Amino acid sequence: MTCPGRNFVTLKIVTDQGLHGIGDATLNGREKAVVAYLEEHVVPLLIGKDASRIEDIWQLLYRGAYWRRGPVKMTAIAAVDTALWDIKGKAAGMPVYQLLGGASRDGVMVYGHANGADIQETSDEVGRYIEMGYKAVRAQSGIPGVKGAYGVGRGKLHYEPADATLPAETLWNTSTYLNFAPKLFDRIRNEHGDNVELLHDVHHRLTPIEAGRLGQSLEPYRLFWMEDCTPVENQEAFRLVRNKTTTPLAVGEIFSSIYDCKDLIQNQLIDYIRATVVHAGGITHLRQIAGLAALYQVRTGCHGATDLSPACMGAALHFDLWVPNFGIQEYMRHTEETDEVFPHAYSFSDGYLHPGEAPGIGVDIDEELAAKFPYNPKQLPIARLYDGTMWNW
Ligand code: CS2
Ligand code: MG
Repeated sequence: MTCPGRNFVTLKIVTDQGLHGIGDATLNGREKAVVAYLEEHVVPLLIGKDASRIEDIWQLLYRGAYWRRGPVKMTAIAAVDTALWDIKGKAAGMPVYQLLGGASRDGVMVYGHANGADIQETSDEVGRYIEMGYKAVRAQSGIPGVKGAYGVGRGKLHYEPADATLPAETLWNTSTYLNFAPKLFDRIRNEHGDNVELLHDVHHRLTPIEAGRLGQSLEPYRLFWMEDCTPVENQEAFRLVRNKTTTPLAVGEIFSSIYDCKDLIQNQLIDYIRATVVHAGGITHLRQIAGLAALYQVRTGCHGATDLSPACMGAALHFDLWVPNFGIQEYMRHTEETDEVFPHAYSFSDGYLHPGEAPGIGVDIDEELAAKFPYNPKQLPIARLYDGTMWNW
């Protein structure tokens, strides 16, 4: 565990041939649950195993656990899986994207995060991202009358929601938000024109019918996607949203397995699947999700917030460069300290990331430096309605 600006859990696997691989095991705000699962229940099973048998080890950890799935276990499995792909790449002398089948594109289109206290500040931030070369930008704004709207940080490039030892309380008002959101995107389209892809994250706040209304009201601004418009425990709820709007729908950053999204995909209720390496069982499982999605023209849009470490980002970029049905990759820049603790081969240029040509995932951990940033417990905020009722953050 290390905290170079925020907490990360990293698993390192070492082989008797002298190779090592790393994998991200970070579950934001629940870090120690994954550490305990790894230490108590996973690491003892790995000692002495053949590191080349990625699939068999995945099955051992998944089927062999009896208590299947769930974010803690799937994150632990993902860490092992990523580290083993890293080792296989190093053993072969190839970057992981080559092992998967080679590049399907020259670079991975990413979207950055523009956020501001109000409409003008957010629109100005969108402009700043366009100047940095981004082809796609997610826009989130403070909302007058809503205390602590999602996505608006104190910092700009390094917005971090998990910033308190006990969950910070934010407030939510759906009517105010529904009236506000079209005004935000009207200003952004007017000021920045049609040549930028715009995205927006609703962060699970609306009921299905409210999500349908929002999608309709944003249609004139041609969003690339509207994300997590309603909680997804009930996958069927998306049929209602779908029937109301042509705004593309993205879901899945909190999914840990193919079973969380199979109905959404098979019924063509979403356009983008946001599951990523660290929370969805690693490269081995994510490629099954993408394979199912490809049958239904659902494209990938991997989660890439800063609570996913560079080890996840590196692995995701190899996956993105290869996956036939790629859509977009989220890219929230890490702090300089984080980048130093995790030296990496991936690089950003003109709106695209490339994983680089280093063997494996192309990301390592500087353990000496990591030790200088001790674990610092933090939790994500919670949200309440103005009458005190608990809501979805
Ligand atoms: C978000 C995340 O990136 C996103 O789309 O929804 O910021 C999310 O809130 C965090 O990853 C939670 O840990
Ligand atoms: Mg999100």
